[in-house]
Amino acid sequence: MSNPSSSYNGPERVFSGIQPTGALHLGNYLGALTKFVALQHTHECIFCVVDLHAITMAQDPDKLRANTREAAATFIAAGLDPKKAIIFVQSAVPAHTELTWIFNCTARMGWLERMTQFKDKAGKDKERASVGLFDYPVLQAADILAYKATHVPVGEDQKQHLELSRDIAERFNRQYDAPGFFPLPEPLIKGPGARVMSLKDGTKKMSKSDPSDLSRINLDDDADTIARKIKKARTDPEPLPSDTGGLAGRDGAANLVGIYAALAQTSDQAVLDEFGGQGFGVFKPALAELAVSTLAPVSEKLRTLKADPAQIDRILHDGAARAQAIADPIIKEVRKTVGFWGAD
Ligand code: AQP
Repeated sequence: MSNPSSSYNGPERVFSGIQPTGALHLGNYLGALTKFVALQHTHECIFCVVDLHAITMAQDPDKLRANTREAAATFIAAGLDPKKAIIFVQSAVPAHTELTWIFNCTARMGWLERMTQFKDKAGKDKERASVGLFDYPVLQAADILAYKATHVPVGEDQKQHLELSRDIAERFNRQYDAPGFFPLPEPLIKGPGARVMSLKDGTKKMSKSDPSDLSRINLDDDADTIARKIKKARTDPEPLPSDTGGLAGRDGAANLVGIYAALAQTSDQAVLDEFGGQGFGVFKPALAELAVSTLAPVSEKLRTLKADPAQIDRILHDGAARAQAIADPIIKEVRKTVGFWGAD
């Protein structure tokens, strides 16, 4: 990995998070979780269930608690080892909220007004959106920089937010005449599965909050449900083309080919080499078989973990203590740098 900032000379550290806003889906798995799992073998990794982010939209408290445990269980079911990577819940470590306030005074309104996710999520009625939804990317910058994380594995939808984190880090370093204090975190986006689209609309990303359950494959779906959702995925009547140029303007087909390639860890072209000229009557069952065989071990492990919430709670308590031990001295340095009383 490249050096995230020429003047930052701290250790490389990976941070990322997922919101507990519902069952995690294939987009979260391919865009984020599989990358987390690979990175835990090469880097110091911190992975977070971001419940503070979740409440930027209305949440039922009991559901939020259940979804938080379920998201943590899904991290482990997907292959994260809590002995290697730190797994914890965002609200358990106060550094995130404290640093958000400080960064609120570093970030500029104009920067946040350009964020497309706010525009998408707030919709037409942005006057009624929560201030938290507007401020979401600042909290994200605080999540990363509370640990001086240098690398952030995310799906493509988070690229703009990561650029904002870099802007905040750079401005803080300049504002307080502290060159290299914060690293400029690098997004790790490349690779298959960085952008998995809805099964019902190939122009929209697969999302937990899509009202249609048929739009996504959840990681706790059983084999029959996965096969049924793929069968009902919106495509077109044409057979698959023999090269990727032929997927232009065919969003549904391109999405299924991309999903197949990501699951098989190959390229879109290799998938078309095998299936070009075939119709969806052949391709969809092949994709369903691949999806089921890849996801079955994850959903099975998830079921076992969900049956033992006390074990998940132990892992999360341990993770929060380890995360806090990294963040505390960083926040102490931040307080001193900003000029807060009692920090010198
Ligand atoms: N469709 C996707 N394709 C690839 N990557 C994706 N990610 C999410 N959707 C896709 C990646 O998963 C990580 C966690 O995302 P998140 O749950 O914290 O927030 P999100 O991006 O807003 O995901 P959702 O499913 O759309 O959640 P809701 O509906 O609650 O807003 C991130 O790395 C993201 O890139």
